[in-house]
Amino acid sequence: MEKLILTAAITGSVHVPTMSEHLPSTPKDIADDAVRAAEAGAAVVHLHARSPQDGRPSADLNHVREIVTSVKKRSDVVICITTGGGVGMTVEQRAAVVPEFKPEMASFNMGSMNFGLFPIKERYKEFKYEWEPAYLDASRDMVFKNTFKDLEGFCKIMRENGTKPELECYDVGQIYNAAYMLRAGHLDTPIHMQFVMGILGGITPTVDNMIHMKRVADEEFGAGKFTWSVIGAGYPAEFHLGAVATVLGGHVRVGMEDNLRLSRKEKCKSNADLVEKMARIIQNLDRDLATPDDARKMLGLKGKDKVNF
Ligand code: KMH
Ligand code: ZN
Repeated sequence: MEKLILTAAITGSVHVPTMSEHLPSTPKDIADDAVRAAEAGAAVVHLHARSPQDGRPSADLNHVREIVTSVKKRSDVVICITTGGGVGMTVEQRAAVVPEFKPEMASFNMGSMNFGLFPIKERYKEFKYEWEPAYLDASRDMVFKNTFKDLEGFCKIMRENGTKPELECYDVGQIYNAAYMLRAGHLDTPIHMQFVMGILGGITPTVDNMIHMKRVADEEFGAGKFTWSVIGAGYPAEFHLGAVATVLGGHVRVGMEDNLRLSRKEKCKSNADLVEKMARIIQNLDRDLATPDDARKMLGLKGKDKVNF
């Protein structure tokens, strides 16, 4: 089997600061944690920004710039910037990072859907910041908008800026959306997919479901003709699905964007904790970890010197 690309998703926009005192929230903390995750074995870091004042998910390009320039200066890791953003951000705000930074990779969400974070609110009586309960509640009436027109727009800017899209598929139907976009000439081969499993509004994170998603992708794109990775949102899905994907020849994403727990008894203290644990599982299953440069070759990325930051 080829080497395994381990991605670390550092902070995201799903979790709120109340959930973990270790969730990196300032641009400096996000960048520091990304560098440590790379040192622990991640070949790719998936990055969102948060406001340094209160940890709220941020679409401010200055916050993103602070993070990506700091990571690039200190690490060779592949930087994948989100275009998924967070609750309340417009498609235009989410897409702006691509022409601005021309990253090697960016996430590309493959369909409109419900994206329910509101059950998290019920788990807490008090919140660290005032914005958190309202933010979680807003997801009750939010459509995560990625219409076909939006998908065409994302394809266009990624192509124009030499950014490799990572196709985030939260359910089987979104794999068919990706296949349509490829047939219609909007995407280039080879494609790289991320099966995102465990979001309320998407598919549940079971092994059966992951194998079904892989089977559908094989049928649509041809077995061995695309690369794929898995996110199991939550614990233990992150590690269980990661282990099965390792055996099946896939790639794996872990990180505090998707899961805050290191074991049944213990929360993680950093992204590096999660990366180290997953790296051990991968190596025990006899897959070698890809370096950032291996990942660049395997994914056909343009190179770190061709970004705009
Ligand atoms: N937060 C994950 C469930 C994105 O940033 O574009 C999905 C994600 C999407 O990472
Ligand atoms: Zn993300």
